[in-house]
Amino acid sequence: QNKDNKELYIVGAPFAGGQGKQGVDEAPKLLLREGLETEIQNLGWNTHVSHLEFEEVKNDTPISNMKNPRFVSKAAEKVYDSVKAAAEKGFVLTVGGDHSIGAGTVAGVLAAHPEAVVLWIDAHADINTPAATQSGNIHGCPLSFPTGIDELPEDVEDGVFKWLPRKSLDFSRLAYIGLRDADEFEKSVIRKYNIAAYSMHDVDKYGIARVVEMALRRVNPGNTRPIHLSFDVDALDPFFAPSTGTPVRGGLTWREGCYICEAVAETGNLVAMDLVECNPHLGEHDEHIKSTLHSGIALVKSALGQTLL
Ligand code: 4U7
Ligand code: MN
Ligand code: MN
Ligand code: MN
Repeated sequence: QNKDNKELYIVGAPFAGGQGKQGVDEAPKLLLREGLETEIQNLGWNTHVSHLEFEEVKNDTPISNMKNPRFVSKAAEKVYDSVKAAAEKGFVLTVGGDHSIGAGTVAGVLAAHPEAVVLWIDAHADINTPAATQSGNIHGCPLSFPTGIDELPEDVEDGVFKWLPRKSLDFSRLAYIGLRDADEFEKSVIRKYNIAAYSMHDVDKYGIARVVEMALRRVNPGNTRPIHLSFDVDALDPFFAPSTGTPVRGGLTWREGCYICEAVAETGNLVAMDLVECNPHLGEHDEHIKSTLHSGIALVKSALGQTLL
């Protein structure tokens, strides 16, 4: 990665098929309407915007426990292609959409930057396997694929997730911050593979600055590797991001969220970011929607070089 490269590719991924609530697919357009691109340009980036389109899949019956498996796999593959191509040219900001597209962004970033590490900022661990997911919603499963624990058979129906390179993401290269609602299966995966996982308990105990420092030291000692930051807006407390599909109380404050992004930006190694799970159909009134979108924009600006002084 070349530090003077100021080309930034915004990949709009208006996808809702990884979970059950409509509306999350409207976030990319609304975030742009609220000024996302101009705010990024004001930080000195040359922006290039594209919006992906996802074709409906008929008779998309479950495979293992996964709902909409063909639809999600095809969408994530499209995201993978775009992210890979963009990551070879500059910084990639993928705007979701639900977090199932993370299967595509992680694989795409790793295709362009094989040494990259992944920071997953989320209330949830998103590492359920197709067999372990209780909800069947693939936005809770994206990390099971690049880590290779998904156990989908080689001859899986319709080649679902066949395109995705397994084990491109080593467990030693993945860190979580913000967890507070991991499923029992996911907790066992985190323990079994000794994943660097910092819950809200750790944020309370150590403060956000030390948590980010510890996470980076675990996955990127020496600060030599490129970093992909996947930010689920539900990592923030619902007070700051109410319009999201699976809110969980006791989350990050606005400043803690921004601090993570600022600290990662300061490493000089951030190459890609996802902003996912803003759902403008949810929330009790317009202020909820506006504040969620503006939290998302603040996180992006913090990751892209905005400084407070
Ligand atoms: B998100 C859940 F059971 N783990 O699998 C599941 F709690 O991308 C939630 O982080 C997944 O918003 C949340 O359905 C996915 C549930
Ligand atoms: Mn989440
Ligand atoms: Mn998530
Ligand atoms: Mn959610």
